[in-house]
Amino acid sequence: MRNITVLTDGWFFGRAREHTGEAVTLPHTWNAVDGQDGGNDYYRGTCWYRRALSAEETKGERLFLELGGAAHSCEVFLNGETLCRHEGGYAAFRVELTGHLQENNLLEISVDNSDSDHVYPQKADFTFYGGLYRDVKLISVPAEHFELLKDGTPGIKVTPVVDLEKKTATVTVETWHNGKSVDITVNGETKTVERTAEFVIENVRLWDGVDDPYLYTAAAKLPSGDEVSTRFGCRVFACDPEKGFFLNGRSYPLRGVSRHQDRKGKGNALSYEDHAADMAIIRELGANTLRLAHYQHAPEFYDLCDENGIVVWAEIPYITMHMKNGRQNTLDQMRELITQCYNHPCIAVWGLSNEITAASAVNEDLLENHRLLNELCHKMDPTRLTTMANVFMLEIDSPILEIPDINSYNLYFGWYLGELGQTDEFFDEYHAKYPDRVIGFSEYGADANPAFHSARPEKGDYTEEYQALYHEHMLQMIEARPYLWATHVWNLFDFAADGRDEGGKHGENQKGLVTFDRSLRKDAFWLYKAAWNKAEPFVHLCGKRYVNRCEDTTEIKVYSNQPEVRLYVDGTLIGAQTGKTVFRFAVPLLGEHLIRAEAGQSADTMCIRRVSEPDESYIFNKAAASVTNWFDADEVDPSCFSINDTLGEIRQHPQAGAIVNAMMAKGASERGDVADAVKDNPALQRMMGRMTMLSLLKQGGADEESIKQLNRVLQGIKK
Ligand code: GCB
Repeated sequence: MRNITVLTDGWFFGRAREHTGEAVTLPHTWNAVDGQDGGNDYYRGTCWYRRALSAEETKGERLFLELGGAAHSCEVFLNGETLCRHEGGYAAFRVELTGHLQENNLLEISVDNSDSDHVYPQKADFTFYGGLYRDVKLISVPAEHFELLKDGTPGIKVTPVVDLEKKTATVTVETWHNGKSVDITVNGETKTVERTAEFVIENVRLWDGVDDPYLYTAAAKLPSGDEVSTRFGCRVFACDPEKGFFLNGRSYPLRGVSRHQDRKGKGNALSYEDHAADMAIIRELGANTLRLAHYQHAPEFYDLCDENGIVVWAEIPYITMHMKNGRQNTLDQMRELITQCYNHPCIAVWGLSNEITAASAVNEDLLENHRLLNELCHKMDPTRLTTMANVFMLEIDSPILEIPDINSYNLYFGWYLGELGQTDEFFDEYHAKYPDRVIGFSEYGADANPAFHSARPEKGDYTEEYQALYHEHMLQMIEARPYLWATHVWNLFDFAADGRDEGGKHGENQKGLVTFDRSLRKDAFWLYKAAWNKAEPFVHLCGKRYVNRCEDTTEIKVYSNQPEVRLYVDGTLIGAQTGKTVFRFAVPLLGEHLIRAEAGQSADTMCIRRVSEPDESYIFNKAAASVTNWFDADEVDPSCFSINDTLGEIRQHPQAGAIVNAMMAKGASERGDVADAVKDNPALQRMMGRMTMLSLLKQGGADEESIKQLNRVLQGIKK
């Protein structure tokens, strides 16, 4: 018999070992508030958790403690004695208590999220919450039991190999234990073996993605009564450089989102209900894949993905900056991830790293680290592919791209830098140059604060409308390129990045399709739902929060998964359109109007109102907004250069080129390091060459006067 006790109550918490005074329940993080309020000043240090263990709790022949997640380094003490140290904040680990127990037992756990030169992550765009933020359990087992210590193993490993033609699966079940024999049961058949048994399932029911994620169970029992079991799924994943992803022999384009686990007010200390609520939103969206970024997620979340047929990209937090002392930690985190998650049918690929060349050179040490990770994945799991999420400025001929089985890029053209269409060009160039390589789109997104609105949305304005336009472009870009093996919106939810302060919020990355507290679906959410969710007919009016409009005629945009949309203004039908996903109507604005959209049986309504002055509360960046207004009104002579030309075009002309080069050199000398990185990066230079001068200037924060001045100078030069 195995007894599991979840240690939720009875904990005391504090910064000093002796003064652990505050009563807390687990899961717990100490950064739920200061990790989400901006300033990059959340507490990063050591904290202590203390709890007495009762005689009842410590019963049993062998007793183990399981920590589901201790962020980021941790030491366990029992009655003052150090039992173990663990580094890495996202994998589970266990320690044996047997032999160290006394009559009264005091458990003390120190957890540390301070800077480290070898534990990942250290540099990344999210809050590194500290705490015991997942379940802590006592596991008591008989003397004869399944292995519990090695890398947090479940003690049972299931490898199904499917023959699609014969409709069979050969299922190998391996077990680790200290007994002599084990009974292993799969699909009603039991075999008594030393450790490993093989089963053949005839007429196998496949784990078939969102359509039919069927799960089998493998159970193993020792004569002592100790028992483990795991669910598994029978499926075949494959990737083709031209046709993209295949599930069970049929084309199955992976289209979905990334998820960070944290929530407003809770940080990473989540309940099962929180995880289940996230999954319900993912199903509502109609996504069939998730990138579980940037670290190992909770076991119950991989379970939810198994149950819901969501194909998963799982990864370790080897991110942004390679640390020369961090190699072992990357290998440890990867070994734990694979050991603990191997049985989940949802997982298709192991991600080696994320944007690792963003703040590190591609040198031999970094390449070697990736080769070792790649080999580790293949050795531990020959059934799955490896991948990486590369930063946009990584040259496509970089040797690092040759290491993983398949690749992906994170591209933010149309948000941080560059224009929307550069994404299309990037993939076209890549695919033409490397037609035999599998490529995907691992991140893309734009921040939006649902308080901000504009009739003329543009990059950097943080409006809900720009985010929606951005994603309309990307959706089309993706639909036109079926070779992309997977695409993942960054991000499904807004999340905490305490170092951020932008778009009207402190400490939040607002690229989510849904707000941090999960309460509000931004318009872009409904765009993807219209494209992906075929099961639930709906119609959605965009711009519901954009009530006060200072326009003669306003655009009413509707997202729907239905083929026809009818629009009513104050009860009168003003138009019907057939089409796909996005429907646009021009509506004259006179006063206050009730807008109603209908599609099939579905309807949506909203109120909008004509106002004489723009509603200031809708504008985040007032200076940038005014630049757009004056510039559009100006007359520009197209036979001469202007700030509407791209940097590349201007640079080809000796006189105009010299002027902008001098201006940019001056700007660079004022900005120091960042500018140096730009200067020395050919990919970035090429990309900037494609941007208009106006967009570069606005991005660089140039003021209205210097923009006007440059335009006047350029207008004096004939093309
Ligand atoms: C990235 C990173 C991700 C960031 C994202 C952003 O490329 O991989 O961790 O949050 O960009 O929003 O800037």
